[in-house]
Amino acid sequence: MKKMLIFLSVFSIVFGPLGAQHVWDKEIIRVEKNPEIVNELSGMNLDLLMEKDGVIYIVASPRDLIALSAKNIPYDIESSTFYPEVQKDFTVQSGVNGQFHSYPELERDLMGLADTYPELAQVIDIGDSLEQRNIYALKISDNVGMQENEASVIFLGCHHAREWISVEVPYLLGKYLVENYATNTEAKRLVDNCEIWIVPLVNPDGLEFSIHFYRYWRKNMRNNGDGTYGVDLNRNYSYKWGWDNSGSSPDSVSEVYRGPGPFTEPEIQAVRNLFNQNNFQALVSYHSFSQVILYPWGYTENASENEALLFEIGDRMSQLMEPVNGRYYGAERAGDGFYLTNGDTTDWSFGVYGIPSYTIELPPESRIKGGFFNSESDIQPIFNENLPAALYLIDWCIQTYPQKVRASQSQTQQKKRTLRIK
Ligand code: 0X9
Ligand code: CA
Ligand code: CA
Ligand code: ZN
Repeated sequence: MKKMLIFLSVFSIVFGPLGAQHVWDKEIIRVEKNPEIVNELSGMNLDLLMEKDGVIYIVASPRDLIALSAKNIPYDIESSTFYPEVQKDFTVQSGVNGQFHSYPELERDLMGLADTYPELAQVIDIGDSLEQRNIYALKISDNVGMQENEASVIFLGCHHAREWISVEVPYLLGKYLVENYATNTEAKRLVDNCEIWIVPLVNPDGLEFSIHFYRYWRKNMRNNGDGTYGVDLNRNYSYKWGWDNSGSSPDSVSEVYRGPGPFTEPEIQAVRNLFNQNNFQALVSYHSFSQVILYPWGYTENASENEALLFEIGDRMSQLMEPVNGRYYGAERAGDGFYLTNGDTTDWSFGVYGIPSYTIELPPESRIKGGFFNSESDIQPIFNENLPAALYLIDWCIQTYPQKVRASQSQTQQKKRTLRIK
């Protein structure tokens, strides 16, 4: 049945309804970055890839190209120019997705971790995607079957289908913690004192579509009912949802379509429900690419009242990462530039729960260096450099977990879990 559903949704994208855009008609274009152009672009809801050396790169649909021409904004099509350079760094991939996880491969490997380390790791189905795939959380802690009076933290991956590396980093974090528990005292201390929740694949339908049909797919697979598909899951959270039309789009064809309302998408409801059952103290959501650590706010250029702390933690993570492979990330406020977003994960977790929240945009730093295409041989190095930042954040949660909360929580922790345990 699942196969059938997938087939049907793909079928309708490819063959109709009339007027639907073919997602693969899109081009990578470059436009010069100057104040007038930035001003013009800000209202256009474009799928901005990156900016580098005074150039802005955009994934543009035919419609976007017409709109740019109408505004007399000059652009160059770059799709083919960069392709050979991007390819030459690649190792041969084993299968369509090589060593990157597909949904079934991730399911198998998560279950494998829980089977091998049953006292430390549990796989929990926190909800279903639109196409009925499971959204999996890997919970890691001592006495993992109990909700204990401990610190807790959450790591998310793959809100955006094409950002394959963002599945690997949180998955490998979970694997690292359980595999090193017995031999590494620091890993043991963190696992013993914290409930670590990892949701490596928030958007399973989108990832499968990106692997098997269209590599650049970003959104989920929502049939918007008007010939367009997909809601941008990183625009569907409730905090300042739809604040303006430059940080997200009301237009269903847009790559940053925010959906018809906050939390309309089941994948995002699953994340919200998990927050309702845990007192997370910090969040990381992995994305790619740009190689940067972003913190709230994203919906406004203004700093929050916690700017100093948010920067300090982000900057510390960046400093811990750089020595590993020499890659510099840097911590920046997300909205501090022309790239505003609203309805994103970190504005919500920070705005509603007040917890330090980070979007980590994984390498590469630019499209020229690969964009969404990470070499298989770079998966492990990218994880290695992200590991000390993740361990630091877990430790930060443990250190700041207030005794008061510990005491009051122990009375309420008996509450019945409604999560389905696999
Ligand atoms: O636009 C997004 O959702 C994230 N970037 S991505 O290229 N992975 O799509 C960034 C979200 C963080 N917020 C801001 N940059 N404002
Ligand atoms: Ca525990
Ligand atoms: Ca413990
Ligand atoms: Zn992303």
